[in-house]
Amino acid sequence: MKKLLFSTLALCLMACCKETKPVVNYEVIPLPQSIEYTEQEPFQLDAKTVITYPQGNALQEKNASFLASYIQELSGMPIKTQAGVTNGKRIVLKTDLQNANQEAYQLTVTSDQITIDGASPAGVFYGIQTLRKSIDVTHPKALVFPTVVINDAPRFAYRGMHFDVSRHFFTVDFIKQYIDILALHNLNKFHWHLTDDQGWRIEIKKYPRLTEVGSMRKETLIGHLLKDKPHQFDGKPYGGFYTQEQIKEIVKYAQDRYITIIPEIDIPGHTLAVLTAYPELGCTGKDYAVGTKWGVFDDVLCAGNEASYKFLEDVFDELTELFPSKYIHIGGDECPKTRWKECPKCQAKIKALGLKGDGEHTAEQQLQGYVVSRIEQFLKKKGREVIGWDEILEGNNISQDAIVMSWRGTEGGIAAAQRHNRAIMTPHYSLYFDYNQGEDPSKEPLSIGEYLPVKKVYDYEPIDPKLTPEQGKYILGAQANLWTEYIASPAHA
Ligand code: TNX
Repeated sequence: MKKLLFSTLALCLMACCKETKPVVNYEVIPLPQSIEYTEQEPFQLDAKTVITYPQGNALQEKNASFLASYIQELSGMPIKTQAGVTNGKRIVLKTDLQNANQEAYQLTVTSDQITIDGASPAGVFYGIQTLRKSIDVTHPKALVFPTVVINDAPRFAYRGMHFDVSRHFFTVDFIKQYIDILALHNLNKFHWHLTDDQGWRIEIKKYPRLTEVGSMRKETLIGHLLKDKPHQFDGKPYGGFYTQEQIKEIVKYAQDRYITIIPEIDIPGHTLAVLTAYPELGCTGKDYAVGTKWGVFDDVLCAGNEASYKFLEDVFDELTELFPSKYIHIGGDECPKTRWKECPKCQAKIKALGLKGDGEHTAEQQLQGYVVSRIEQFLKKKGREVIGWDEILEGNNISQDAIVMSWRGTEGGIAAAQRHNRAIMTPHYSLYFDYNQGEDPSKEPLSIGEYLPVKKVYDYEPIDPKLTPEQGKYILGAQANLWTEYIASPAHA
């Protein structure tokens, strides 16, 4: 990842020196695996250039029009796309590349032709992104491409970015823009955090109160949760949610860009919005209100009430109809056990299940493992796999198929890989984009607080040296997270 930083520096240097030729620079982010220049006259892209794709191939046709639209956006030049072969100046899209990595591509530039050959249409799409990024936005009209052979393939199958739309809500249009930014960076997973204490954001037909009641909060905290006390609120009702039609539209939009959306319904903690809508699903059954400030709340879904499981199964039934993703995120983070310890129903459940705690783990922690496993089994029957935040390791009783998202550091991911569970690395101190980017907090916007410079992000190595090569295979990849307690607008996001 260090190489990336140098390439960024190189780009800056080129810009500073006002170098004019060639301004196309293949050292983009992420940096391709190999870039080999060849000694020929460069390829000059002009209005006569035609993008061709194999006849009758709808995906490649879409790829061709993406490329045409990027070139138009950057240079203002309309470029034709065409099925089949053509003579003259052309950009050829094809999928003849033999590579076990289906996301691999080869980008070849000769004097009269650019070829993007992918191991699959997704590979071609990444080649298109590399070509697009190689155009210097400060000289968008100088479309002179040095001749080159680029071979590239992603190291990890899971390349994710997360977005929290509960703490603050973002429009369909902005979600599409966000997805565009993911595509630009060759990311292929969008982890969509759709529910939390401060708002439920997805229409569920069987439970209309989730959005009627659970998507609205009375008001929002002003200032910082820990630093600005006593707490003050803005007095303005706040809400928003996505209809199922909008969700389908966004899923399709992402799919077109080779991005899988992994929806997250965060349970059993972070569920104040659910309890406000359906108080009978909480341990105490009353006095809930959708969160108006941030943090972790004691009121969580009652794990002793069968109605909670029925509720979850119904919700996940509708969710899986909307999201084709193999992976479904079920949260599992920050679930205090305060209520469960006092709740007769939860205690009865613990007894019925014979959970006794094992010295290291309390019976309530094991109950959390039970909730996770039960939902996991339910989703498994539908052919889906679960991802959970690293707290799902808590009761030491999750199944071998659960995927651990390591956020409190790398320990959860390491422990998961060591016990042969798959893991996704998203340690907060390296990959939380809601943290400060600059060192001087007085110059930073209001944020959750820690200092996380870009360099630290680039330097992050997902496979910890503690893991053996065999264990390393359980690391599916990495993801950055954008939590939005203090991020209220698209511009800030
Ligand atoms: C911890 S990361 C949380 C979120 C917060 C975030 C703020 C995780 C699984 N839980 O609820 O928004 O920190 O950085």
